[in-house]
Amino acid sequence: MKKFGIILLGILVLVGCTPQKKAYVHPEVPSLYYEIFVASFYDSNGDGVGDLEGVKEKLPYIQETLGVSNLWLMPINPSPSYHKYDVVDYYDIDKSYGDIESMKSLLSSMKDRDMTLIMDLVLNHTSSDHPWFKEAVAAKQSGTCSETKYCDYYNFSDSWQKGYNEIGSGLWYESVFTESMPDLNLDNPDVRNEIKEIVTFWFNLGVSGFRLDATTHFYEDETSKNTEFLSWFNTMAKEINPQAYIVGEAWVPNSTIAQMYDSKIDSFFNFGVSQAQGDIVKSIKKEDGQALSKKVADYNDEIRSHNPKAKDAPFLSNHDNGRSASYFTDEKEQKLAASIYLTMPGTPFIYYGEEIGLKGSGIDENKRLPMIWSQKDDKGRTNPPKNADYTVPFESSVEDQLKDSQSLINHYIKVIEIRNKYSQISTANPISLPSDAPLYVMQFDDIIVVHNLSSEQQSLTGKYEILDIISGDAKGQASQLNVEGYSSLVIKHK
Ligand SMILES: [Ca+2]
Ligand SMILES: [Ca+2]
Repeated sequence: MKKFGIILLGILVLVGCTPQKKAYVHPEVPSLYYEIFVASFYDSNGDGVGDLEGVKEKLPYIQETLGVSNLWLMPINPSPSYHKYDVVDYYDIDKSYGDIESMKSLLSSMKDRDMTLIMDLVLNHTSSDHPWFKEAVAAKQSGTCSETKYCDYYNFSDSWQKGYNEIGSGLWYESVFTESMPDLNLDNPDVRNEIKEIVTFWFNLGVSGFRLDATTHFYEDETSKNTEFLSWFNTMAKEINPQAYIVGEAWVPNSTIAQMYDSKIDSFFNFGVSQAQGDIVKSIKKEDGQALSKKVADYNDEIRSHNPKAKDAPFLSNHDNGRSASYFTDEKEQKLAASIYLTMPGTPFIYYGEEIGLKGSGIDENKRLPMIWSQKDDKGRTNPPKNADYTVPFESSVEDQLKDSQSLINHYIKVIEIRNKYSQISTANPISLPSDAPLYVMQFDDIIVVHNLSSEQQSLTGKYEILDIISGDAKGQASQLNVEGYSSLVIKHK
């Protein structure tokens, strides 16, 4: 009876401590990713183009220095363009980056380190140089489509339609992005079988998942058809590899992204919080974190109502956005933004170079400039993309910043260390806690992340123990916690 009483008391205590919402656990999904544009990252053979061997050489930097164990490589398949978002062969590696052997070697080194890699998979369109498209056009023009299956791989028309380009006279094909990127006919079961073979091939090689490009263009802005396709893709991929991680690019308002979580893919990038006009930057400029923390928690609730295992994928900038260092006026703001997105629920993505405040905006090439490893040593340094019209000032390298305890890179390292230390941030259901001050206060099970987005000291009512200070300072008092301006910390209830 006494024993029963103790157990009952224990249960009551446990129930009393548990946040109202059920804990959310999806531990098999990694907590942080690092996005790499291979051409601009590290050149291993001195030809001026970054390559897979270069990524392999920099694994210790990514994992041991930064503390990130998961990579997203932008497209690496053979392609005529510098960015490679128009594939000519889904089963090979672009020559400038290496070959299948260098990919196997990279994956093997990553496996030894317990690191994972997701590939960019471009399924909306191929390159117009892809053999499928060439054969389809030739058959269309010679009236021999009955002899090939490839005419049905794309969407042809006898007349102009929106999003179509003309090839030869009187033959039009869907090519929503540019004429060199013909859209695939994703309704065609043969095309879906091709996709299944491609996915199987890369899983067999050791790839852990995929970043799906341009998911809202699969069927131009038809959310329910895009969701259906993603659902098919997710089921297909996870039948082959149940541990696979799938993240989609849907560059649309968050309300539409939330609906696409019905597909049950793991993640979509959170465009609402990212970029110069996103909620993180706006909140920092307004010096108000409270509305942001509520928005973040509400969004996570919303996406999990569509997919209980949904993992939000926040980021600050990516290869399509101006670099965050180009729109923040000072390093204090850059550090605060890093503290915020790297302690958000889900799986944050760091774009290479954000950790050193790499700059670049305007044309796309400027957003994909060479990583700056060292000022005096040009080993591994890549050439910028050909048409870039902005030159990176080689003034703030990884090497120099690592020596400076106050640098941006050391701030990134600190925040990442804290994220890795508290796995609750990746697995718990986030709860935004109200405060009297404009503070960002987010509870993850037993811990609370606090950011003061203002320059002034702010107070949080209650009794707290400080677990870790990410930046700035804070002092606990009898009934409140005083948080200095621009401070970020992890606390718990006393
Ligand atoms: Ca190279
Ligand atoms: Ca399409």
